[in-house]
Amino acid sequence: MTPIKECLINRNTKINPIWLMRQAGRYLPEFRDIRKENPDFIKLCLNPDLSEEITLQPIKRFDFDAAIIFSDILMVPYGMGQTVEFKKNLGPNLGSLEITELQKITENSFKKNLAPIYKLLSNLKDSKDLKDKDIIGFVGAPWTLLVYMLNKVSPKKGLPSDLLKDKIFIDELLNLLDKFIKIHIENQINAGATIIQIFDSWAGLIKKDFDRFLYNPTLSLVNHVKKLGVPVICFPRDISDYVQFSKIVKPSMVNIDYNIDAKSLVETLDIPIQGGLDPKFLLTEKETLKKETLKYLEIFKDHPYVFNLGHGILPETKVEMVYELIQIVRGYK
Ligand code: 1CP
Repeated sequence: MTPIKECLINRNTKINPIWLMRQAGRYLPEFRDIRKENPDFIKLCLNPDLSEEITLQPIKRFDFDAAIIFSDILMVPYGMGQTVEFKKNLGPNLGSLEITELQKITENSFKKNLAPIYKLLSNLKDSKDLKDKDIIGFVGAPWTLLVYMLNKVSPKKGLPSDLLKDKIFIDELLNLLDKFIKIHIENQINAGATIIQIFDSWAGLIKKDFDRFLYNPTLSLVNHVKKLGVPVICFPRDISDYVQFSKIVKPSMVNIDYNIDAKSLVETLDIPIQGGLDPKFLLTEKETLKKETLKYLEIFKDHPYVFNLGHGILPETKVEMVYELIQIVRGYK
């Protein structure tokens, strides 16, 4: 059994497997070298040879316990026919959205648009570098994808107040997202993903209608993954009530963000937990990093816990600090 499954399924509290959100990416010089030669990010995600190489870069360097495929949550809107571009230093930029156009997309054309991702997974399945490691496939949660598809750019500067005003349109879009995200999950599992993580990076922006935007859509995906026999990790970033979320949605494991009081959570939450450390601590000194990392290891010492961050690793992180972090986690007894 892989270390993460040992923790997740057997609830072994003696090991703390480790991988990092966004581990395959911009903080790695070897990724930046490839990126320089490949200015079109979507094309890079659809190049199975290069995306395999990028997926394996952090594994070769750090021997993490899981690989997460090099891809993006916005590949689902792309597969549904919305244009997606990444402009330098501006982040994602999505094209116009016509519900009548989206309704014409068939399962077959969606699958064809994303076929290189499934090819990447089947290549990884045979990789000797991933023996005894999990291969994490992923999707964005319906809410987070809805936000990008409607807002067209990152919601980090906030959302317009009328974004959700057309109720019929929004519900139809949520329906389509449920359908295509499930297809994407199923195809990833069939191609070799051994765990699925659902990123709801903007869940913290939901202020009302939690059933409609958070609980119901996520529960629907979680049940789908469970039916396919694979563990599912949820990351509803910045929500206020992880206990309520876990009770309703029942993921195999929940990834916490860095604003959560881990100590009080561990007393009330029975399911395996992942993550928590603020990625900014990787930008400080080794002493501070050690102190903050040990806090999480101590809090979760009698709880099934997979070490990870409270959000993605920052591009300005020094590789040396990642080695340090791994040494602290693996050296903890
Ligand atoms: O190891 C890995 O995690 C790499 C694979 C990966 C994953 C899991 C990438 C590559 N993106 C993602 C998930 C993802 N993408 C999320 C959820 C996780 C999170 O909250 O961080 C989100 C919100 C996105 C959307 C996205 N794609 C952003 C964020 C924009 C915003 O709103 O602030 C960005 C910058 C991207 C592009 C992207 N995706 C991945 C990489 C390496 C990059 C950078 C591309 C580049 O400019 O070089």
